Amino acid sequence: MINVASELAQHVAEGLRRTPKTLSSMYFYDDIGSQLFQQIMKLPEYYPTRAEFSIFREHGAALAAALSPQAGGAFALVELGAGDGAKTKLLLRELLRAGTAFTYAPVDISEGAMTGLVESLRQELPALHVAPLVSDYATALTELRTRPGSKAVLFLGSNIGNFHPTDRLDFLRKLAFPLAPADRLLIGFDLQKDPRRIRAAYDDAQGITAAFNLNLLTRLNRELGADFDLAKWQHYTDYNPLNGAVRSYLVSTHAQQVRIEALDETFEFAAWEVIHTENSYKFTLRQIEELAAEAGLRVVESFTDAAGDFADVVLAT
Ligand code: AVI
Repeated sequence: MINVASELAQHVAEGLRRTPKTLSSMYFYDDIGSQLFQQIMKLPEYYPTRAEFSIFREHGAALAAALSPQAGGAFALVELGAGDGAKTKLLLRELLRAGTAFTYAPVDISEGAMTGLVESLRQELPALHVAPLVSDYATALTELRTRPGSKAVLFLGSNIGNFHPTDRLDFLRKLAFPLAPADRLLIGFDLQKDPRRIRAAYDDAQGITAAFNLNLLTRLNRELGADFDLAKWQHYTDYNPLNGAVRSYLVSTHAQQVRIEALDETFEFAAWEVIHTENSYKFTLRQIEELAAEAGLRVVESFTDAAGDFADVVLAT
């Protein structure tokens, strides 16, 4: 029996009754979506992961020093949206090497991704103390408020780019709220660059990003008893250099009806009507400083890769 009151069902009902229709990219990350995202990060067109990796490789020791607590006592490195933790492992190694006593608290919405991460950490860094949490960001923010001791919070991979601007500011304010003056926040921002490179990163030649976007419909078929015919949907993406937004859509290639059993509702789609599924904003260093100030934060230090594609920014209240 399908749970009609589920959060996903509620979200889909609201999103598909709206004009234009919209679904949140937060729901991309079921176990298949998380695996597809792992493949995206290795694609030749998808530069952000490699760029951020090179920052962690080049500046690992400086990043560890910038995030380490000034005084002793309990210290946690909390990572929101940890995924496979590949970049973070470089930082974890630096902290362990420096003799810092800390707990690594990865948070991820995907149970499969978390199980893989915890297992790999147990094998690669057996001395590390790990306290994983499978949850969404909202639950993680609540947990942060009650966590004792000093902390550094990581929000890498340009996940910040997936927020709508008003939600982004709200999220940053909520992140800043539980931070003591000595606590630190490290956020990865994808920077504005050649628009063609940005667009290609979201429309790769192998079609993995298309599969990632379309997997959302497969998820609705499976979890909500929907009957989306995937042969009648296409992935489409564009980049607007005026506001730095990549927007991704699912395009209905035919006039069609889709029944969603869990909602006991049928939705009409016109030919070429779209469902907006994702925003991926790109930033300038100046915008990052302005955004930080609006959220009650200040930039302590910025690290960029040699090509200037990506920035990891250390923030404090
Ligand atoms: C997770 N997030 C930062 C990715 C991005 O670049 O916006 C998700 C993604 N969507 C399509 N490709 C990658």
